[in-house]
Amino acid sequence: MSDTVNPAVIRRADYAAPAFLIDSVALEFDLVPERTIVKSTMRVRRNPDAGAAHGAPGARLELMGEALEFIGAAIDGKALPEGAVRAHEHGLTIEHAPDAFTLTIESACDAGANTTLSGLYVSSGNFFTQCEAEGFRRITYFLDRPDVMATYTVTLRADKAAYPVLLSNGNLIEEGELPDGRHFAKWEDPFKKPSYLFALVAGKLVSIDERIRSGSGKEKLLQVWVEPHDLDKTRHAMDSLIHSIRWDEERFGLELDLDRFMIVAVSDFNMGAMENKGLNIFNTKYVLANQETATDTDFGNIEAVVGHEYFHNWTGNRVTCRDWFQLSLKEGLTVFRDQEFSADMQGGATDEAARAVKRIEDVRVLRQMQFAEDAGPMAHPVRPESFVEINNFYTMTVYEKGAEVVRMYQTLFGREGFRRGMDLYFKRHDGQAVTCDDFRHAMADANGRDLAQFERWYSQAGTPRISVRTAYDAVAQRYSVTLAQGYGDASNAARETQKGPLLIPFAIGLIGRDGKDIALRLEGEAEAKGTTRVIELTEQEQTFTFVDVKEAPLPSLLRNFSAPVIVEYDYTNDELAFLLAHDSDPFNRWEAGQRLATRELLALAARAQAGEPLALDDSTVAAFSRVLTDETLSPAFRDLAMMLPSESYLAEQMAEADPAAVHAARQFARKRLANALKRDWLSIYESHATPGAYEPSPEAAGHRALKNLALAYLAEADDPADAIRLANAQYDNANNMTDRAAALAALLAASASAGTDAAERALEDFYRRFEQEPLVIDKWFALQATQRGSAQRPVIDIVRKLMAHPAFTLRNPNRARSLIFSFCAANPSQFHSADGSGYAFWAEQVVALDALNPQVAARLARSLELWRRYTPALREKMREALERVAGQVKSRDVREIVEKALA
Ligand code: B3K
Ligand code: ZN
Repeated sequence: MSDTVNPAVIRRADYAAPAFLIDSVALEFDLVPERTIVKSTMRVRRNPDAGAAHGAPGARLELMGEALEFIGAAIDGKALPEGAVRAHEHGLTIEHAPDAFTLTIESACDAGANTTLSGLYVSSGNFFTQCEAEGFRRITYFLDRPDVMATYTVTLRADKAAYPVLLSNGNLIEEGELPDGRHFAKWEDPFKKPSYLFALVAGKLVSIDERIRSGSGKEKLLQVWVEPHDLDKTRHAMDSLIHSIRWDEERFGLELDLDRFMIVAVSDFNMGAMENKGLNIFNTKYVLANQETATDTDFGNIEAVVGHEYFHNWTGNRVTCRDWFQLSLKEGLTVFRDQEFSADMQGGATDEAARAVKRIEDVRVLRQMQFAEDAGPMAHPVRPESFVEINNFYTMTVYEKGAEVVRMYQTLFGREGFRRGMDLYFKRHDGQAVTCDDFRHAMADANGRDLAQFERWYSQAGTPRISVRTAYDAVAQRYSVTLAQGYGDASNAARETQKGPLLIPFAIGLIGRDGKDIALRLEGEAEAKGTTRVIELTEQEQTFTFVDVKEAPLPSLLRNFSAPVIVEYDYTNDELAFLLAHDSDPFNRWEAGQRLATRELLALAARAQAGEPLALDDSTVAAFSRVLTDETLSPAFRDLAMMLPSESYLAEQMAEADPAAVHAARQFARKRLANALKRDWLSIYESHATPGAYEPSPEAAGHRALKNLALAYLAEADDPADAIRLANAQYDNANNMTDRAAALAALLAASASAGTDAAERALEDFYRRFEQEPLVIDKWFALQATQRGSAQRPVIDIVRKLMAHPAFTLRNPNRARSLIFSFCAANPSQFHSADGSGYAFWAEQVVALDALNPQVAARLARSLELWRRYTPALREKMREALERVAGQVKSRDVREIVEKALA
């Protein structure tokens, strides 16, 4: 194939409309694991809007295809002779295609041997598909690009005993018996869609069903399909689906457009879930839950992911992406929608403190993961300019930073303004494949604003830094705030994209000595308006002056994290303690504690590096003690406030990351807080028990979270005897997985600090008790992979031993993630062990996974991408491991990651 058809690097600037369009497709499947025959009949026509180069008469039609066996093709019923059609590694070339015609293609694929979990594959004996981004071409030859939208009719034929259930997108229009014990089902999707939204499922599955009426009164059938033994774990997913449908009607006026909406769970799946039209396919992890097997976090994640996939029905499916560079058009927007959904479910529209809990959790993820991505070789804008493998760009930047970009429209225009923009977006683009610019223009036009500058949020990579200076003039009673924006020392990948200042909505409040908010009046305004103002920073540097300020205030900056930026301001420790105690903005209350903790922990890490003794100020301990015991705050908030910044976040803040020093510092601080506040922890442990029947409500979950945090801290105390006693009792008596898993984690921590084997009994019991529950066994692996190790008992030894456990397999992504990813990405001090043993293990596993499943291998490969930011000794060992992998891997997926890391 020529490089122009399959270039190594795909660039946004090279986008060209397709030369041909496919208006409708009828697919017929004869499902057999080793050789499934697919017959596709398409209505094809030349695209009137294609560029001249493509539209020339006699142009050839290039269809994409991968890992397919070509059987035959016909145009308007006439078989194509040899020479007129050519099958090759990347697809099918048809010479001299007419202007409009019916194209029939027959091909075969081997689903049974497909370990990539992209295209058609078999899992536990059942058939599933995954097409986004480019898996449809592994099922049949097609114009597998999102700007080619067609209507689909799908006929599935299979052995009835082995595959009693046959599902595809849309509505079931016919089913019946066939000779030889076979049967068929015919599905029709009335909506045009891109090929990445196609799906089929066939096998032995059962469903729970609900019938509901949508807002306009139409009856809808909702189903959650699972393997028979999992039927008792579907209620929460179904409830989450019903809540999602109601929420989208209420908040955005968007109704379910199909008569039937299905969710199917599969245990072998590369990511969380997939929004195929009317037939969402989910990783079992985001469907199955009951109190015995799932934690409160799992319940929350399921609600969020069910919501996310459902919300895609409008943001992604009805309006889709023109090309994959626009991925954030659907992902950033849909993450924003699922975040708002979860916040509304927790706190309603108005309970700001409860909503803040969700906001804090989301910002933690963004800062920990997306900021790190932005600092490394994979840094890219929310709308990337180029890629080698699109699957590598389902990133924190596209998803989470993309969601922050969408959130900023709402921060600028308010909920009503944002809704106006959404309404206009659907009015203009329903049924189309569009771009991020189209969304921005809808927001701008609906709100009468010029948002040209805002485009930079889509085109510039790197995390913006805002440095803040303040000045108070007591005589004039003026307080000025100067904001200056830049990117600091961004990575090369990011720097190349940076062109100019951003439009940054910056929410600010001023706090008086009494701890209360001051009414805000900006210079030039007739009167004060509110106590939080969103000021708009548009230049490199700008000063905003508040008047009538009677005393020197304390600024509360970037309230509710109004933009995805780093704020630099020299608060004193006392000021941070004051904000932690008084800020009316719950997000910034939490933020003050995090700033204080980060500063202290980094100082401790520096001392650990220098071999100096470690010490933590009484005043810092006291500031945390006050939050912990403040009964006016919700338990969920206190849990988050007492959670120290993660080791990886802290390491990221150092000039040269030193995981061992960070670990020593953080452990020291945890121990200090454990010992100093022991009486508080014990009383919190008692007072936040949730006796009686298990309830998954946010309130009950908050109590459990705080109680289990207390247990975790107690396990760090010099004498962990109390913790071991309480954890053993909690383990035995737990009526839910949250408590049982937390007890096991506490026992593992206590045995590490006390050098005992306090966890052995519970570990064994846990395995035996849940042997039949794969998702729980994943937790069993993950808890062991993330445990604290010691020189005598390095975790790498435990992990290697577990790799040989009969329950371990590399083929199941959840299992691989539970052991390998947990160790490589969530246990930094053990993974970055000075002897390089973690890196050697990483290299082995990346190479092994690459041969089975490149997408999963590429994710794992990313755990070394920040190697240049580490201390010299580690850096050298990481580079060696990366080079070893670069020399062995075959897939485009992993190559892109390691080559960018080494470049
Ligand atoms: N759209 C899918 C992700 C597909 C990933 C392909 N590698 C799930 C989601 O974001 O909803
Ligand atoms: Zn999504």
